[in-house]
Amino acid sequence: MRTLKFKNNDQMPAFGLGTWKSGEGEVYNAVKIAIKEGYRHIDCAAAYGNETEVGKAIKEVIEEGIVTRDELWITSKLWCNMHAKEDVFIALKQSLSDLQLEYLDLYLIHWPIAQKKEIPFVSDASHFIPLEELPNETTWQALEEAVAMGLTKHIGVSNFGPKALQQLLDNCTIKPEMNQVECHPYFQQSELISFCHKNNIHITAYAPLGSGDRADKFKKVDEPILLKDSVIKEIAAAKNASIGQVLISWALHRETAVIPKSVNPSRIAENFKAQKVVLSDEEMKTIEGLDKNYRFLTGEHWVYEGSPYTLESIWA
Ligand code: NDP
Ligand code: 1BO
Repeated sequence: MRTLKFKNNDQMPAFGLGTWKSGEGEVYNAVKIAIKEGYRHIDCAAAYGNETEVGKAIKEVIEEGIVTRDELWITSKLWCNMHAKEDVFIALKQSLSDLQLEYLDLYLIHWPIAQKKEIPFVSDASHFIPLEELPNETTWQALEEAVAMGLTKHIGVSNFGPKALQQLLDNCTIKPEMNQVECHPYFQQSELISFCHKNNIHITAYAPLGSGDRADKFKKVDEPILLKDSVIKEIAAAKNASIGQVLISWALHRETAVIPKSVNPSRIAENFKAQKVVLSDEEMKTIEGLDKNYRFLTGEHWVYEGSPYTLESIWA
């Protein structure tokens, strides 16, 4: 199993299970099946609303002796309405309690966006807090304290562009060790990856299969379908693999972590086997040519007239 090495020599399994949109009654089975299949990395978030079920599954596989806690890598994320310093500890302790864990392996700031505490899901410009009032650096100080308190081993960010990262790097004691961002052949993020790697920040690729089960509000009607790409299909056919497996293998070959979501037992197994799919330099080069700079998660759901956040400021 490929791993990403952290400064203290901890190793994160580069392949993991995504859990966004994994519904009630689905995610418990998905996590149990995945861990039995050999998955050792589960990507979670408070905002996914399913950490209690994930926690139940983790507790049971540990009790059944299938895995020990220290063999697992569990990531969770701080939602945008809990960016105030004192709220970070409340949110992190809630995730730990829901996941039935003593500590997380990695805790991420989910978005570089702050919202009012009483409004977990915004629907109006007035629901935001401008970063001038509650900067990411303030939130980060609480994450640093969480490391000192033993609540999480590593800390990082998600959906941060180079400008937001640089500002954090210039104003932190513990440097961020991870940036979790959208990444797949249609949105390869080569510049951001190179910026992150230069600064010893690992990348986790989200939406590696094109995130086809997003709600309509997150979708465009004419968006391309990554899982039907004819070039990837040809590469997959040549090595008796599925398109999904080639997409996952591609992310692993680029030294990024990758967290495909599935609640379907056969696709959970299929995705795990992607780790065995080897791509040649030529195939990697061919896939490099597919970049369309196309985001599936455009961030438009964050944009409201008069809001302190714009698409440009979010991805900067
Ligand atoms: P993915 O790209 O992982 O796609 C998930 C979709 O692909 C589901 O419909 C799933 O269906 C289907 N699928 C899974 N495996 C296969 C396969 N082998 N062949 C065909 N279809 C397949 O999208 P996500 O958006 O879920 O991204 C992955 C994870 O990344 C998330 O679950 C979450 O953990 C994280 N994420 C983080 C974000 C952030 O802001 N930090 C944003 C978005 C995602 P089925 O379940 O039925 O198999
Ligand atoms: C708004 C989408 C968040 C998924 O991680």
